[in-house]
Amino acid sequence: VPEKFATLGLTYDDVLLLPGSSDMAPDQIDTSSYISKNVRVNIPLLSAAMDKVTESRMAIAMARQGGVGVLHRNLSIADQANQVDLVKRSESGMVTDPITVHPDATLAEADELCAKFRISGVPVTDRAGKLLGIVTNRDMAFESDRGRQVREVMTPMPLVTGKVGISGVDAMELLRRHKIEKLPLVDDAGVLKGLITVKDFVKAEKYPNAAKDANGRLLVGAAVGVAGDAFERSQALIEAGVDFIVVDTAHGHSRLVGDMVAKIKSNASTVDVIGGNIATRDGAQALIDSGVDGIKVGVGPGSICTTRVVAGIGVPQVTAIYEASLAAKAAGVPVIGDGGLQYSGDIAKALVAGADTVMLGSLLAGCEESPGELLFINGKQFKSYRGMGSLGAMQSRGEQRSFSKDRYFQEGVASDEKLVPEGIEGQVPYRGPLSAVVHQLVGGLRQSMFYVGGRTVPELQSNGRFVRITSAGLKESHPHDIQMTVEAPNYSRK
Ligand code: RVP
Repeated sequence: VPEKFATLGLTYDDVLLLPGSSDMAPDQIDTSSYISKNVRVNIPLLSAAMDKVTESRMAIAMARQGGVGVLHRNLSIADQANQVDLVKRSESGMVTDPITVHPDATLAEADELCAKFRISGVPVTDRAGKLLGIVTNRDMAFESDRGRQVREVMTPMPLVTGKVGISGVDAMELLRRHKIEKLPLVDDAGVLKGLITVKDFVKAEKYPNAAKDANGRLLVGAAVGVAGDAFERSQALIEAGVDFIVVDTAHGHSRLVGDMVAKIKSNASTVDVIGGNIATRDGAQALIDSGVDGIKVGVGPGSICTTRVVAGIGVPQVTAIYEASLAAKAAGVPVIGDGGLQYSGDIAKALVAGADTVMLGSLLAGCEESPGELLFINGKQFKSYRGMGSLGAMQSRGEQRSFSKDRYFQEGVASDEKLVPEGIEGQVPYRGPLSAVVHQLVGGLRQSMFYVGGRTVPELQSNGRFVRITSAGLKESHPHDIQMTVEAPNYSRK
């Protein structure tokens, strides 16, 4: 039983990593890690499940870089499931369940499909799934009558097709030999079973580090809550092909969260279920006992979070991660350090404290791929960012219902005026494309691994040691006694 004033809580700015003996070349460094028992990423970064951070566009960009996005849940079940679908279809070795169109559909309808899924052509199938032809931009481009039926303009069978199970090399060879962009895969009965496209091969070369599932599709996670139709939401997301579900609340050490984890787990053996957030060893243990595959740690560290001042609750993040990892490591459950990271150096600190990956909000909210428009203020560029417990995120607007109230266990609050926010709304500097931001973050992490002497994330975790610093030490850490005249891509004074 902890004493009343048991622990001294430390956070990122309270510690530094000790340089250790290092005998590796930088190109030997391996940044891969696990976000949950069965989901592996190539860089240990997740984008936060927040409505100003992760929708399908950010999730696609994160997975291409080797990390993963967690789709926020402040939208309808159908919309969130649709976003999972967009990510899973975005790039893959093979699309196992391709979008198809019926021969009786109009060109206008085919256009709509292509625009929605950003594809340039669609296989045409009958109701039984038999491949009848393919309709591509080239077939449609010169047709002024958009009311015409697909069957009239499609390129009909026989088409060049491949057999299910064809190798990537053989598929590429067929595409090349016949100068075609799409190779439908069919079974012996001629039923469409998959689709391979040139675009996917090109992307695979462009994003060699992408985080993918067993079928070569990009990884994606999605958040659910505990109230109302949260369970139905989880089932719709699983149906859409999500790789892991995060039962995402501000207080994961509560029975509702444990129950929801157990319920989802018992209904779906194929996806991992992550629970959170907690900030103590006991909280981690409670989630482990409910059967989680991953634990998300962080109560109050978020840049937009006011839980620590509104409720007086929280644990400084380095201590929270360390405490949670004591329970998690023993159970073989990976830990996500969620919130509070300001600089790339904080990633390695989180990992050494015991996290396996980290989740980022403010560091990614300013990216090109985050939801929301660019804002111009006094000649500078910003993007808006807000807590999911802010009034703006919890309020319903017109027809638009808010689904994020239950993250703060306030779903029963009678009217929006009665909500007690635990977050704020604001803006962060625009940072350009995610790839550039991730390059700096992972570049910083690789330097940390080199300095500590850890070739892999597990080695970094076991070799890393902290020194505690004072406010004088922190002052010394930052640039000092100089007026900065040039912005560095990975440093700005807060
Ligand atoms: P940060 O990266 O410091 O911006 O923190 C992001 C994290 O903050 C999220 O992943 C989430 O756990 C937490 N959060 C989100 N909304 C709020 C809030 O309104 N209090 N907190």
